Amino acid sequence: MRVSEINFDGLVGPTHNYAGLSLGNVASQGNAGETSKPRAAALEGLSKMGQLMALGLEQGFLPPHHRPAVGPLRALGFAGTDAQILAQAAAEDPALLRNASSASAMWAANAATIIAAPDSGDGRTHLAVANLSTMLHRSFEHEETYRNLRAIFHDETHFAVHRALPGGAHFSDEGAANHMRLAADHSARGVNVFVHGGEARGGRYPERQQKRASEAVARLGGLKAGDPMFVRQSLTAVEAGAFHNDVVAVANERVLLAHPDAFDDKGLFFDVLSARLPQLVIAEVDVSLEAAVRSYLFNSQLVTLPDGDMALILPAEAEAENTVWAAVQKLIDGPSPIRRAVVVDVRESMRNGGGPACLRLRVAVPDAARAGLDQRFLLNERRIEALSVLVERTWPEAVAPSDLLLPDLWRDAAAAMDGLRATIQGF
Ligand code: SUG
Repeated sequence: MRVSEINFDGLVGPTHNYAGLSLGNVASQGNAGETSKPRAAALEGLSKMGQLMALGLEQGFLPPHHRPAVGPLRALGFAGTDAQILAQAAAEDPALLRNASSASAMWAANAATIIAAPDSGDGRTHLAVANLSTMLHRSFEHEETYRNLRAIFHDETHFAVHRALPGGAHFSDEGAANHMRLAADHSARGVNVFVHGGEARGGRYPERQQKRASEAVARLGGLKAGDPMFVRQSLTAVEAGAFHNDVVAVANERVLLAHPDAFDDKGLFFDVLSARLPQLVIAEVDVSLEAAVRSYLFNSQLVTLPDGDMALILPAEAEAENTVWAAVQKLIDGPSPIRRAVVVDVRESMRNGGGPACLRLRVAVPDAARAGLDQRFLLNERRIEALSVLVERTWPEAVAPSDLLLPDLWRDAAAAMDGLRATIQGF
């Protein structure tokens, strides 16, 4: 079967804001209380999608979620019309309302884990929705994610979309951000590497991916015992602010690019992986962990271009960090297949700890499964333009955390989402 990769980027939602909700995420905490720019953020994201398309890559998008999330507030006992529920929550539990207002679904790498068709055993592509149960604001995402993914990947002969894992924080799962598929190429059978946190390691930050959750996702995806690899993230990396594996490592086809301190038991991991995938190329880039977390070098997208070379899609912050940029030049001049560096500006997302790789869910799609996708979520220039016009017209220009408690913003956000629905219907 011939398989190619489609990146689905999360479109930044109209309530994008800096509420400082993610303990252990250095940028989210550092920018808490600042005023965000949702319109600029969404346009940055669309422009990144356009840059990838200009490289000859296929690009899709996932819609933002409806925020504030009234459903969870209703389930938590607030009653009445939507407006009444939000007003009551604003008055009685403003911290809860801020959590229910996050546009965090933009970080599509946390939406689900993808088990590719050549690996899954039943020939289907499996999408296991992440429960994101460690962080309150992110735990509100999985139901809408499930509905969206079911609608987009609707053909059950080709796609299996699994509901988020039950079990709350005992099975905390953060999706593709902690999963790497290594394979000779996208069409070949791959090695699925699941990176997880530790239990009771005494660190100051939450470890957001439980090993048992990864094991459950591997089972749901049809991987047989002995197939998947489970690798523990190093505590040093977590303590430096690597709240997901994709802050310190990225893989594409036969290449693994990682910080030297990304994993525990690295020697064993690399030995086993090399034995299972003889074509494996490991590129370690030795910059300080602080510089890696600040610049999000490893949160680059690593993609295969139509001519077979690989490109790193880096955030502008990586170009601004001297030691990091020097290391990138060295990498590109070196023996790995990575030949190009493409810089994107996703500054608004970066300030919440979300780089280029966080913003996309990559799905390896077999040729035969393409028709089973809702084509309206695949982008072309006309659609990017239509989405950009909509964002220019209806996304709020600026949002301060105090605005989250005001009916004006709730109305504006709802109107923007209505506009989005109409725009997608017209595609
Ligand atoms: O879960 N930030 C996100 C960033 C997710 C990045 N994703 C990956 N690494 N794949 C998070 O910490 C900040 C929200 C706030 O503070 O308002 C936030 O949720």
